[in-house]
Amino acid sequence: MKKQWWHDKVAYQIYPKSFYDSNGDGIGDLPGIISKLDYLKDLGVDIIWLSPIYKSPLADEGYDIADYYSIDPRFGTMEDMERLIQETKKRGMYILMDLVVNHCSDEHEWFQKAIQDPDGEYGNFFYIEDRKNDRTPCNWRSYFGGPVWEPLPGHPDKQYLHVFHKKQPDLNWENPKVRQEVYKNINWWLDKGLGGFRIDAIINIKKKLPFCNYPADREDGLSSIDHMLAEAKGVGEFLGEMAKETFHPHNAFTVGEVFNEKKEEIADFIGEGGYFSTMFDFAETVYGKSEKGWYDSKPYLTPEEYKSCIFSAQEKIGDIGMISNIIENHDEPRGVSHYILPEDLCDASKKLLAGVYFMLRGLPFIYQGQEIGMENTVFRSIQDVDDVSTLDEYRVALAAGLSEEEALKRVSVFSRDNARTPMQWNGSDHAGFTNGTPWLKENPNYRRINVEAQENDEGSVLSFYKALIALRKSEKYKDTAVYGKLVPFLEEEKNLIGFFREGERRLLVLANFQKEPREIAVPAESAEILLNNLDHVKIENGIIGLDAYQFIVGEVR
Ligand code: ISL
Ligand code: CA
Repeated sequence: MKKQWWHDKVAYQIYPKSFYDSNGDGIGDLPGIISKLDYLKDLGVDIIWLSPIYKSPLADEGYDIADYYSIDPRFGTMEDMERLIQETKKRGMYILMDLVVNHCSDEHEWFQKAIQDPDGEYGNFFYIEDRKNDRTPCNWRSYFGGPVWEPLPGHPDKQYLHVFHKKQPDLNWENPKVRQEVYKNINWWLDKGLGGFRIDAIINIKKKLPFCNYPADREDGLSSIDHMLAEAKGVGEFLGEMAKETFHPHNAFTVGEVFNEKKEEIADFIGEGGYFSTMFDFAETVYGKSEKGWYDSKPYLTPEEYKSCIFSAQEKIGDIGMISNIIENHDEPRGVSHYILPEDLCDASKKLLAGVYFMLRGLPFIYQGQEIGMENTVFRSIQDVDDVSTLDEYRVALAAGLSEEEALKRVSVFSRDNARTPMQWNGSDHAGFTNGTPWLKENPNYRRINVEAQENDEGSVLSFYKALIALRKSEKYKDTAVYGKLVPFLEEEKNLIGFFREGERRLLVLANFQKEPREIAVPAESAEILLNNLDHVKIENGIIGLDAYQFIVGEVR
């Protein structure tokens, strides 16, 4: 594999609205982020991905963009953004913005012009179809519920397509003018000194045309978009063109949000000269999700399920490219609340999970608050929920016959709001996130779980993340941690996640993902422990004794 500048980096996702509020309006902002750059530098972060901060009505919290060339005043100004880019550069860090181009906001000028004149130039920027007798061109279900077709405002005889919220009309990528507008915008931002982009929901840009129905998969008579996506051919032509016109000439770093990729497509996506630098592994993210909805999905993964997901993803990717690894993001529950069974949740198991995913081959992304072990929050009632997706899943659960209480309980564990509660900086009111009233209620556990409480504690989750990052960056082990081949070890052993990383050196990663201690015979003459989530470890005659939730990385010879 050809080495790239970003391979040995550590990335961090900021959800700006919930990171740090500098002016007391309850909404996190760019000056707030700037004031925390030293914290991120000290943690060891190199690449920062910002969820959208563009001008937006925030119907989907910024993933509905009304102007790709301006910053929403709630987040700050263009000067703030330029300052953020400069300040990160000064510290040797890079900024990624979110590229949301499957759709824009219905408040974007293009859509407003399309409403004025659906048959004119901007009508063709979207998918607008005639509407007679309330018939829709296809029966796809939008990701946030209900049909993907919505009457075009002011034109009862017309309708437009939105695979997400109705305030997110899909852009018509078949129209070369749309693609040129998108490329122009990307280049404009890259010229400003951006490191690159995280690329949102990108698989959706290619529709299977002409529109057609698929077999209904729920009582609503609609069909999941997955069926259409499985048949849509040719997304690569768009992506290749975009890369050639924008990312490649700028040598930009890009990470794609790609679901449902087929093995034979991986090389095109992230192989040498691929559309993107890297893409996320979502094998474990999608595991256990039911076609019926969240209410029917698996709330937790067992250690065995988690292990099989990560190993199969590693095997699938092999040496084709460098994948990006996560345990959570702004769309998912907190990783420690999803990949650790509730009865196993403690600081040791949080560090274990961190250690396992960090030591996989790939670029590690940390989501804000993950580094202090932030957990899912509690919702006392559906009124506590902000997220459009959770509200939809709640309706789906009720429609399936669940009681209000049961429906809330089932969707709570998946709610995107779990990840969106304010960052917990300290134990003072509102977790030190704001002097005002936070836009979303903080997790009540902030007095216990916060940055300040962990910063000077060597045994904290935060300190363990720092140790993981330091190992990944150490001169001695860097090459192996980044490029070493992953070879599973004792894969059949229940609740044990073990693997070697084999490169210049040979590292052994062992995670005893259970309460019961166990002993492991190590196939090596000697082992030097480099990382340990507990303050002790037993090694005798080639046998390592692992305590409850113990995680170690050792160099073996
Ligand atoms: O396809 C999915 C899972 O198989 C969906 O989860 C979908 O691809 C995903 O939700 C896309 O998410 C991104 O785009 C959305 C936005 O709401 C999310 O926050 C963003 O991460 C629309 O822009
Ligand atoms: Ca603010």
